[in-house]
Amino acid sequence: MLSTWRWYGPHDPITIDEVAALDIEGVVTALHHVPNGEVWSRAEIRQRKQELQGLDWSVVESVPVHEGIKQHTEAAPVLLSNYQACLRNLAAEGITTVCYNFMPVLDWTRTRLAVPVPGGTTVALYGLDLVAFDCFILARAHAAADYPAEIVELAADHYEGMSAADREEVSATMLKGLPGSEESFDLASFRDAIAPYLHIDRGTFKDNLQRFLEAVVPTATEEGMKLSIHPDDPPWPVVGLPRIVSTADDLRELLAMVDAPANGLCLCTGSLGSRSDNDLPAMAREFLDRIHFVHLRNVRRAPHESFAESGHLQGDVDMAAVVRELLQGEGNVPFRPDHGFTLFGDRERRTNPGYSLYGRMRGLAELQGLQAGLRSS
Ligand code: DNO
Ligand code: MN
Repeated sequence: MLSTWRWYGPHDPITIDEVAALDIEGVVTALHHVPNGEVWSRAEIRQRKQELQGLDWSVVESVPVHEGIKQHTEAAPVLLSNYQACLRNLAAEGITTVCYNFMPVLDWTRTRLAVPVPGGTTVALYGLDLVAFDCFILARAHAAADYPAEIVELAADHYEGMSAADREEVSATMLKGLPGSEESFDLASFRDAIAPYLHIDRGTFKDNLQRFLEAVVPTATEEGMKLSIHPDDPPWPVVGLPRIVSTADDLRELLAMVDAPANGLCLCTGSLGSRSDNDLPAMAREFLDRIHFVHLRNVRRAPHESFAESGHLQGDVDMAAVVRELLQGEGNVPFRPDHGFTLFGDRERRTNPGYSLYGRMRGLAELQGLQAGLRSS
């Protein structure tokens, strides 16, 4: 597998010289400054290539999918043709693997960013935090109906026990947008943003995904590109929003929507692994030839749909078993250590949540060691 490292561009607190000193073969980056929905020009793409100072741009993460496409509004045709133009421009500059996600409104979501665990600060999602946020902070109209009554009761107690600072932390973490997500909200604008989904159920949302794939997979195929969808993180509905890329059944359905090699997956072991009914080694085996990009990360699951990110080799996902499956693949699939602990000087440096230097470096080294061991055994 090809070792890669996510770099957020010139504003990343980790410099490209530091990235170059890591034992990696390519960089994962995106034009975060271009507004969502606009075409990435060849000049802008070239500029980023120059900023990489000779390192290979292995994967684009992400070309974001605009809400107008996800909701299939009247702006969708223009937005889809912009997406196609963006793919063509990337291909023209020699960049052919593109990651994206199809999560409504929110990208990856956590309720706490700095939960101390042995080994380093980490990020966590607490189920009861999330239900408390939904029912009592956001006070979404239909929230209580979405959860079992006993969970709402537990969340009410949990909410009572939260300090003002806890409530503020959960609210801010949910709304401000974690690195890589291109939006951030306050409570009022978030209510507005999720309102259209009152009328978009799972089925309609899947139709919208299919329309997107029907528009972009042929372009990707023509240009010799590989698209890889990042699964939902976490892989279940959040604040009543539909999530449709969460399970093996979802992935099977998605691959069949447009059955072409260019329509592929980003296997994110941490996202999918937050659900105990997702068997990650089995998924790696089943979807092997359509996995174009891999995020290796681990989680420890806890009751009430809670989890905390854990050391790359120390969690509920059997990382060795997953990597063993992935090593059976034909191509040299790019992987990156997805998130890492906050270690040593990472806090002072103010690295992006999850995107530390030392913590991620440790993950990278562990994952490379694991691969070397598996290859030689
Ligand atoms: C989660 C991640 C996220 C990712 C964002 C944007 O598993 O890989 O950190 O960066 O969804 O792509
Ligand atoms: Mn991921």
